[in-house]
Amino acid sequence: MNNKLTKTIVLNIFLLLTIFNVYAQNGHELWLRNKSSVPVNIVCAKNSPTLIIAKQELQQGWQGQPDASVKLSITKNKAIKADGFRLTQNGIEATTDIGILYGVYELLRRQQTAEPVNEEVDNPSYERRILDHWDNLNGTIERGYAGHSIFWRKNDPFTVTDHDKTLWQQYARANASIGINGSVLDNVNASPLILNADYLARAKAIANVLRPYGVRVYLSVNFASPSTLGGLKTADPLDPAVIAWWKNKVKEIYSMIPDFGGFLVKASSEGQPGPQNYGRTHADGANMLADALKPYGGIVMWRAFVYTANDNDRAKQAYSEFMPLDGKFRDNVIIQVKNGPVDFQPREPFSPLFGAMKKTSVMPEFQITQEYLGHAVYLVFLSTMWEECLQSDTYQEGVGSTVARCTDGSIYPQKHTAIAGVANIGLDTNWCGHDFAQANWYAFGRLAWNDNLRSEQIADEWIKQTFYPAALEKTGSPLYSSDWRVNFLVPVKKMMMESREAAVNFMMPLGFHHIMSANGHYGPGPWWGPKNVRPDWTPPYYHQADTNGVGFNRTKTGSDAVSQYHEPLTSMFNDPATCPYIYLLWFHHLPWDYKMPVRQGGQSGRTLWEEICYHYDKGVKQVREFQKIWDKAQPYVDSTRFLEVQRKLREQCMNAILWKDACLLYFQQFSRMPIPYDIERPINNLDDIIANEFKHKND
Ligand code: GCV
Repeated sequence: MNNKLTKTIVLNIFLLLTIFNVYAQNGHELWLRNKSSVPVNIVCAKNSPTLIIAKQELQQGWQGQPDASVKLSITKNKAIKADGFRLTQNGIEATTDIGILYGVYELLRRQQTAEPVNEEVDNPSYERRILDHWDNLNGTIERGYAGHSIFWRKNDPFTVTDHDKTLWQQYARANASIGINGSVLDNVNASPLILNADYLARAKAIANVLRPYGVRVYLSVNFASPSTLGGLKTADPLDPAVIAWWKNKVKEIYSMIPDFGGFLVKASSEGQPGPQNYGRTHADGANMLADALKPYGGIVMWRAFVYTANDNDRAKQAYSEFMPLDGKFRDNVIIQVKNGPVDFQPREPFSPLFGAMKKTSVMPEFQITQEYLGHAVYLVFLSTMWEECLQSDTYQEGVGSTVARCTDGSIYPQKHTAIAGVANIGLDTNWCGHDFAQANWYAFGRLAWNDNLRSEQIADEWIKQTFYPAALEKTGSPLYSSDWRVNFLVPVKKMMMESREAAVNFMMPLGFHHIMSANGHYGPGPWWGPKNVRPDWTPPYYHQADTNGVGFNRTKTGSDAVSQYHEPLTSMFNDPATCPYIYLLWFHHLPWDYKMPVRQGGQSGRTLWEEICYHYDKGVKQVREFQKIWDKAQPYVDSTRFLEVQRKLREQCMNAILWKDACLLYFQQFSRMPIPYDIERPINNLDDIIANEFKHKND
């Protein structure tokens, strides 16, 4: 080979490597990969830690006209709320510094995603947009799949290192870039120790780093703290000594963290202490804490995730317990309600508490960490699930009383509005375990800012910011070349948009719920029901399969959970002919040969059993399709992220097949009907699956 030819080959390889950006990307930069050297002039009359960040971000990320002037102005404008802003053709207006910073991130996002700048006021839907970290003080994370806590650790727990501060700053920046303005630093299964001086000092150090980014800290507290930590004889919320203890504790916290957000409380739930231990109500407990926080502007987020082992349908219990208390809570208490009535299942109807509590502030709680959706293994874009919940019509104040509008202050005059997501963040280099799980952190923030956003837009933004190869921009290619759009953006977005439905299909289609393994809530386990375990923790309680049929009868002839919904939902859910098929087995116990109505998506002539089989099969096929989409995307992704996602999709596919085989073979014992012959035969034996279920630890 002559020298010239060798040189040309080497140069071409180099160019290809540059263009396809195949050098390592470890995912740590999240969606904030944009670095630009286009100069910009920033005009800003004021200075503050937050405004310094705003200016830096503009300087580092500006992609508009070179040398353009951008004016950042703090103005008085009643239309702009505290965190809101208005983008103009030559700058950003806001009433607060943090409003300016949010405006900067929005402007940069628009430049990077090639979206136009509209001169409209942009205010957040919710006042408080919060991440709940289920982080234990020893550094482990309950239902965390991305390594240990970024806040707490077992060894040398109270030294604050530079590395800690850098990580907290990066975390705060990521949150601010999507509008998240609160972090609950510790697990709702709270240790009383969080309130001792050492842990409070560390919380203060965290708060100091988060503050310039507009992120306030909150703490989960253990209701029994006055006795367990404070040495009092009781934690009865009406006891004067207990009231005084909390008042002093709150005073101490505010002396350290002046902008402290407030408390999150899991009380009288799953073994946690609560006011009921002392014969008091949830309102007594929440109001006592609210009174202590009130002088400082703090709030109480009191969780409605309560259920006890009785013969009442678990899906009904939160509503039954909280509805009689409507109107009895202080205005700085917000009842925090999980999206569905049971527990973050792949699909649930919305909790009937949304919209029903008309005289109490209510906030939605979503789960970003994928406890029931394949941990950090499955690629599941959760935005579609949250959108489904937020856009569900409760009908409580007429047509259009969506969950979003019932909680964001549009319908009820809530003093405070809030939304929470259980974080999926840990010490893993890419923060979330799975590169695509970052999209769920991103989506939560975007929906918390605007509860009317559509998932497709969110996916579009996230892909552009996370995967667009910086190298292409540098080589002067037009922004989002049609090749990149057609061969990467469009198929990857399609995969994300279908991913949650695919998971529902291969795990719990047609209204099935809570049929996962007790081993970390990961794989299938519809058979699991040891005698010594309370029934409402076992799958058979939820699927109720026998030779006569399958599903939980929550109609008026059953537990009557349907009556907790407003008409026309009660009637619609009550009748299998009108109940949306996605909730069919949630509300109905039906015979295996029940003929699926055509309007529900079943093909004419299909029985319920056949429909179940086809849904499981479809879920597996969807994941197979995702593998192809991702393999074809290889030229557009750096090798590290490509290989990692490819490996995880393989694992997801194996697990999808396991789910399908396990559920079809298990339920077939009751249906006694054949698996339709055009469906791939199971490749796993049920007895082997059951025998292997607990072989690996899945927490
Ligand atoms: C933090 C489910 C989870 C628990 C979690 C609980 C809750 O039961 O499995 O790990 O506890 O929900 O939301 O409080």
